This record gives sequence, structure tokens and C-alpha cells, in this order.
Amino acid sequence: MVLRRPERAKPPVEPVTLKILVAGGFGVGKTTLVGAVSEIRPLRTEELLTEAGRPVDDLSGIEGKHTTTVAMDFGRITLRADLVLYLFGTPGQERFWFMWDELSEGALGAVVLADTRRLEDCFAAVDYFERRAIPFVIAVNCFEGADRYPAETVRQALDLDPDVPLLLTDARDRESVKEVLIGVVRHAMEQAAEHRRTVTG
Ligand SMILES: Nc1nc2c(ncn2[C@@H]2O[C@H](COP(=O)(O)OP(=O)(O)O)[C@@H](O)[C@H]2O)c(=O)[nH]1
Ligand SMILES: [Mg+2]
Repeated sequence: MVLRRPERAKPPVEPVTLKILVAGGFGVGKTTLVGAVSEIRPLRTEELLTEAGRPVDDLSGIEGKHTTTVAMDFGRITLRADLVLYLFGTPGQERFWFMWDELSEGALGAVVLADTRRLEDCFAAVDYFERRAIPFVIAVNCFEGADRYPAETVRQALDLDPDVPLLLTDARDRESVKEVLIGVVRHAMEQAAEHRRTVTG
């Protein structure tokens, strides 16, 4: 009988790392979303809302919120052994838009978080990603007490292209947020495949 050499240990897979942006209006749940899924202690730069900031930051509907993200949230999630996402929560307030161009460099895609009570707060993010052809999904963060609208109504209000996925989520819930992130990756892959088809005819 011939002794077979034991199987060689498989070399560890070098994971693909992808960068995903999390955008949306003030208080929509970006910091919460990144914190819910991140395996590393999420980095966040928050500062207390100062009295001076109050006239600028519209707090109606989110009275419980006392901190605001001034720079960004950063987190990491391993979706599969070979697929790691780095999450960058981008401040949705107008005065931080100067950061978006740098943050979106090399991003695979984006999640635009939306709150149906303040849908207009995500218009800027939708415009931004559409203009730069960065694949994005809309994730409606379902706050208690907010009216539930049919997806079609939200789509129309945002004037979304039919191929942009619209998902319902709870930014506090890890599994729900993971579904959204998988949705972004899938959508970005589909867009890339679509692009290749049109380029190669
Ligand atoms: N009820 C509920 N509250 C949420 C949800 N997501 C975020 N919040 C709360 O809403 C507030 C704003 O969330 P935050 O993540 O700081 O918003 P950001 O400004 O987009 O980073 C915080 O007090 C959160 O605890 C949610 O899905 N449901
Ligand atoms: Mg935040």
C-alpha cells in the first residue's frame, strides 16, 4: 500500500477588501449602522451639538440625538472569509460635503440611508452618487413611529432609476444591515457586468 502524502495545508486566502460608503442625512442612522455590524470598535468622531450648531442642524424628529458625527464613521465587516468590507460613514450635512470626493475614491458602492419622515435629507446623496455613477442602494431605516410607505412611493419621491435597489432596514440590527451590505455588493457587481456588456457589445 502506498502512503499518500497528507494534503498540504491550504494557503490562507487573501481576502478581497471593498470600500462601501454609508451616506444620508443628519440623524438617519449612519453611525448606528456602522456600529451594528463592525467587527472592530468603530471609529467615530462625534462632538456634542453645540448651541451654536442648533439653528443649522434641524433636530425635529430626532430630539434624542445629542451628538453629531463631524468627520466620519469607520468600520469593518467580514462577509465571507474572502470578502471584507470597509465601511465609511459620510457626514450628510452640507458643510461636510467637501469630504465626499476624497471618501468616494475607490469605493465599490454606497448605501444611502433614508428616513421617510425626512426623505429630502437624502436627495443630495442620491444626486451625488448618480452623477458620479457610483452604484448605490437606498436603505429605508424604519424608525418606530414613522409612517410606512410602500416602496414604490419612496422610489417615486426619490425619482430612482428602476434598477436601484430599495431595501427596508433597521440600522441597529446586524443581520438586517448585513443584508443591505450584501445588496450593495451584488448591485455593484451587476452594474459592473452591465457596463462590460455595453463596452464589449
Ligand atoms: N428607533 C430607531 N432609532 C434609531 C435607528 N437608527 C438610529 N436610531 C437612533 O437615531 C439617532 C441617530 O442615529 P445616528 O446613527 O447617530 O445617526 P447619524 O447622524 O446618521 O450618524 C440615534 O439616537 C440612534 O440611536 C433605528 O433604526 N430605529
Ligand atoms: Mg453619525
